[in-house]
Amino acid sequence: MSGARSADLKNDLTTAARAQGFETVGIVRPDAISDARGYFERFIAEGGHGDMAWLASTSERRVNPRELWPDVKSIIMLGLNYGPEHEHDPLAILTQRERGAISIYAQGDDYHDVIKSRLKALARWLVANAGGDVKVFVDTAAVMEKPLAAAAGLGWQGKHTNLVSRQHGSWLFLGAIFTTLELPADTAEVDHCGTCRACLDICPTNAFPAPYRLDARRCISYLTIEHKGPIPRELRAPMGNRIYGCDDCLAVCPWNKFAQAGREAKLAARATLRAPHLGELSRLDDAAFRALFAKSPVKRTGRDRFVRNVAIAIGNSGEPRLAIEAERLLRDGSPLVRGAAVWALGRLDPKRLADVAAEYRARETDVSVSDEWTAALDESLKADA
Ligand code: B12
Ligand code: SF4
Ligand code: SF4
Repeated sequence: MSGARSADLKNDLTTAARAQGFETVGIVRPDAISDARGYFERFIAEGGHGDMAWLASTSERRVNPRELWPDVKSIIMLGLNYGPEHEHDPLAILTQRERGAISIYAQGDDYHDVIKSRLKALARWLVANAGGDVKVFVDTAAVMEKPLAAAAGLGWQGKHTNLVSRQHGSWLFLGAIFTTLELPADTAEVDHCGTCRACLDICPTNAFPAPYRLDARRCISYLTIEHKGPIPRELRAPMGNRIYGCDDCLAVCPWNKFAQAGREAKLAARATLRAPHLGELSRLDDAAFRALFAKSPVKRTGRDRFVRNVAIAIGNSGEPRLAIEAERLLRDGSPLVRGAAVWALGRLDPKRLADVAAEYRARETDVSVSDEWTAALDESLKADA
């Protein structure tokens, strides 16, 4: 393709991307993220991925996009802004202890579905106008979207490891179109974090061993969404009322002051998910969970993991009226929920926990829940001493 033709195509591509709702677009060569290999391998070697075995098992494809698709010549990286409205402070919910905090990205429809259909439409446009073969990806494939987006000039990976843009701050979803076309590559963005460390300092669970490095095992986003077992005891209190994801490190980034509110109506917060009541969420059965979270990313956890998170938030609420909900969850069919309920009731009303222990503890068949009983009763004895 001649220089003039490819420059025209790039302009038209940007216009077509904007028409699909993407605020920012850049092009990168598949071999542009060679630095990511060492960092990624260290992350896996240190176990930072926790139980996300799918990250480790696909590492070669992640660090080298040609392993994923040998024919790829250029990668078009796209960013879609999902910034909250300016009057809506994403951290304000954290003080409403009877309510659950669902992170901003998960309060509307599932972005995977919304973005995938936009990527497909844009890819069809590209094939119709320039030919070539294409594949589209958002989040779930073995693609390192952040380093690719940084190399394509969309922004830089901030100290919280997410992509930050000078124009859109930290609230950008990323997506990729792989193409067999040779398109002119953009230049990488440089790091504008400077001496700032606001995201590192606000993290409630100290999940950053160093700037630019995350230990996912300590991250509330990982714990509430990806982690399948009981939440480690020492991380339960710092979770507060965060029941699905966490926005703290994104929300404090000073570059958000340039961000506009997201324009995509499907991603806008549903009224029911802005500040749901913990008591109501704790009463969701499978069918009610699926109905409430239809088309929402929250459905990913399934009901039991979600109610486990709700039980932890109840334990952190300091609200005696919620003790009755924790007590009801002691009878739940899921050991994951029962274990979290033991902890929650122990925090809210240790005396009541001791009173009902004879009834529930004796008939408990799950080892991890029995361990929760031992730990919670030990703690309440220590508190009495
Ligand atoms: C696994 C994953 C997670 C995991 C791990 C997160 C992580 N930071 O790795 C968990 C479940 C914790 C998670 C949480 C979140 N996620 Co997530 N996640 C992913 C996923 C699927 C893969 C990311 C990955 O490859 N991680 C592996 C690590 C090693 O890669 P990395 O973060 O790029 O690490 C780099 C740095 O550590 C750097 N580095 C390391 N050491 C050093 C040292 C120096 C000196 C330097 C300069 C750099 C450096 O190099 C590494 C390689 O580039 C991507 C989608 C995708 N396919 O890319 C979404 C993705 C990253 N997630 C996303 C989002 C929105 C989130 C949350 C904000 C959701 C929420 N509100 O709860 C949080 C943010 C938490 C955080 N602080 O990162 C978006 C981020 C968009 C953006 N603007 O960046 C993505 C891109 C999905 C999407 N398509 O939009 N996520
Ligand atoms: S998402 Fe929350 S817990 Fe995870 S690193 Fe950011 S501030 Fe820490
Ligand atoms: S909060 Fe500060 S250090 Fe963190 S990503 Fe934003 S600018 Fe960088």
